[in-house]
Amino acid sequence: MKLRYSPTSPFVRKVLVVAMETGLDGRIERVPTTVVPVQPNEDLSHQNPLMKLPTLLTDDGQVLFDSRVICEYLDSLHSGPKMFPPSGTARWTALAQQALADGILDAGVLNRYETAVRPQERQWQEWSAGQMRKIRNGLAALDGKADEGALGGPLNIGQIAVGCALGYLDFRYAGEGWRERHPNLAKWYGEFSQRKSMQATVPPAA
Ligand SMILES: N[C@@H](CCC(=O)N[C@@H](CS)C(=O)NCC(=O)O)C(=O)O
Repeated sequence: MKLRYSPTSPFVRKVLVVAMETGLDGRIERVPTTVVPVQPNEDLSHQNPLMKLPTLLTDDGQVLFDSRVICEYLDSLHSGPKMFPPSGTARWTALAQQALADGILDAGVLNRYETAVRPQERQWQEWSAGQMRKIRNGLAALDGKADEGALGGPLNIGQIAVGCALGYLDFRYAGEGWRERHPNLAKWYGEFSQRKSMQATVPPAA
């Protein structure tokens, strides 16, 4: 399999963490790829018309995206403990946690494009503030889940997505100080981030 990838993408990180946790990492060739929303990547567009990362090329010629589809595909390839619980409350809880974490990431990535890619004179403060509100609301919700113990139990895609979202905030929003406001989440992440898969996928310093 070939993974169109960037070491700084938190969505790619989700895929890599799932691959490592399920023993599939050695079967994935990483193809470094650059994406910027205002510069079309023609090469990638032949595989993924959205020109986004991650994009996976399977051994049988399929092209899969986005990160949720790729993670679930990888989970279908191994016989160990599943990252996507097969059914029932455990499944919907994990998927909902993934959706919340991915939503925080979407807001974080979009706001980053607004503040770091868009020319300063065209930046829209209110829009940026709206994305930051989603991030902060999302973190508050996750802090409650951590407090209830809902981020515990066997490793699953919800926990992995939350871990990657928090890692992204540390990477791109280091000044946000989320730990002070969300001590339950900070405690949970303090342990989760020690996993070998998380340590091996820390984004490189900017
Ligand atoms: N929902 C997608 C989001 C992927 C995404 O936004 N990736 C960013 C990189 S972190 C990207 O490719 N951005 C390029 C663009 O938006 O044109 C997923 O889960 O894979």
